[in-house]
Amino acid sequence: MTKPFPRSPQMSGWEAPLRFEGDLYDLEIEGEVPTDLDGAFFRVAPDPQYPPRLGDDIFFNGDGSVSSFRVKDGHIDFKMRYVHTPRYLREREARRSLFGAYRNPYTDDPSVAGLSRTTGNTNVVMHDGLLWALKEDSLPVGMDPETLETVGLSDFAGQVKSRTFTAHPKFDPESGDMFCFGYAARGEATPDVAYYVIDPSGKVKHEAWFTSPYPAMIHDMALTENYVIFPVSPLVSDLERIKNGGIYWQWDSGLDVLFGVIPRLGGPEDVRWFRAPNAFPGHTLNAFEDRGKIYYDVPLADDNGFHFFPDANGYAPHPASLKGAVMRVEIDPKRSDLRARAEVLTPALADFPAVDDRYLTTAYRHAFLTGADPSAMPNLAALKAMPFNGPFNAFLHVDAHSGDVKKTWTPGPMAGVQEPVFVSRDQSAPEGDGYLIALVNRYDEIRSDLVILDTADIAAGPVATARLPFRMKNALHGSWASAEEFTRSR
Ligand code: V55
Ligand code: FE
Repeated sequence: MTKPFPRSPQMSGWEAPLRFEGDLYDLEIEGEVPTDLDGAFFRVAPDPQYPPRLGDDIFFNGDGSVSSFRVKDGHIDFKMRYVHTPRYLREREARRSLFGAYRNPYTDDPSVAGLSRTTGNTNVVMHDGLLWALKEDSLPVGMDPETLETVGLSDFAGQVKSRTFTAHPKFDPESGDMFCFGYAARGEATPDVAYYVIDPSGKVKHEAWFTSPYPAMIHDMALTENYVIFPVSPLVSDLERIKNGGIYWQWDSGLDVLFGVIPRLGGPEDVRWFRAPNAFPGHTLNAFEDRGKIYYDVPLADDNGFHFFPDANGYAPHPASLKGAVMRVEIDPKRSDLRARAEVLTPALADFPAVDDRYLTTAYRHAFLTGADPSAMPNLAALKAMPFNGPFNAFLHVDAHSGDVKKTWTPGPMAGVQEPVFVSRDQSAPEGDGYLIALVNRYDEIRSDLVILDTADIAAGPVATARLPFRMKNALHGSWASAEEFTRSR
């Protein structure tokens, strides 16, 4: 027997737990699924298996629930499975929550001391033949990309000594090398960062350990031809606070945002920390170099985007009130004052970007993001809950040269959108020519659509819409893998 979940804003309405695993063969489709698409769209959403041990919980602490949309010959087959983490399995056996607050092992049932706390709820990416479920507080969990069966937690055969691993690794389009890191690498609230380069067969080619100026969230990263960038958010951890049962992250409006820069094969002595005024960084669009300077495209908001991680006074702004823009951050690696300059690229607060992965690390032209269309904003108050990406209700196609929003598509007046993935039409297609695949939340129908847009003109609306008969909670992130990539045996 499972007791009811709390009816709190982060656990009800659109974000109420779904808790099921299952398959839906041959989705109902309006329009035509392009027959040149052969692969799978993977995504992961937090979805707590049991009611929270401490009465309520935040969205970020839910168990990872992975879905795959297998697209082939104009058909789409759907699958949804939990990441069967050690934590998921132990709680399933106990039929209740044993783990407590987000990243706070001091609030756990003593019976699970020392067990991995990962939920694998933040991103799913293919590497070395496996689908990896990622959560930045832990090591990755491998899954079979065809069956979504969990293979298990991995430290890459003992090569990765970091206790943590980012949810946003970057892949060099030429070598397939995975550039990745863990922060809090020696344990919760430590300032240690462990940086790795892992080749396509899972071998660690490079490793460097260094410390961040303060123990803060490093959620994403960026890769250029010669450098790796680590954006440090002004969200700070403190071991004493955690031991006292306090919240893991605290927003500090007095801190700069930092950009750690290291050459791809650099050591700890090569790391330099560039600064820009206080801001809340979103997700990496892309980064590249031009005439010795590094350009890093990333959304920056004027205040804390995580209302569940307030400042020392308990204050956090309502997410819909945030202002900001997609910025182009200029870092001159030779600059001695270590200042980074940020200029507006696109004057819209947008996030969850997708770019053409073949152009990662180089100058590029096409970016696709989720943004806000005020003319069709759903009445969020009427939903009686705060969907995680509440203010985002449109897809934007941005020209990354001029910053102009070339095209937008808004699915309607009572809709929300989730992170899109970009799929090129074929390997020889020009940059940005292909498809955008994403989930749309139909708040009025309490149901989701999977949409496929042609990037030649996203404003024309979907070329195909798979009508799901149920609601898909908001995901954090996902990725596309071609059939060739995920049916290859390891
Ligand atoms: C993020 C999400 C997380 C997390 C840390 O979106 C940062 C940022 C879903 O979990 O643990
Ligand atoms: Fe993220």
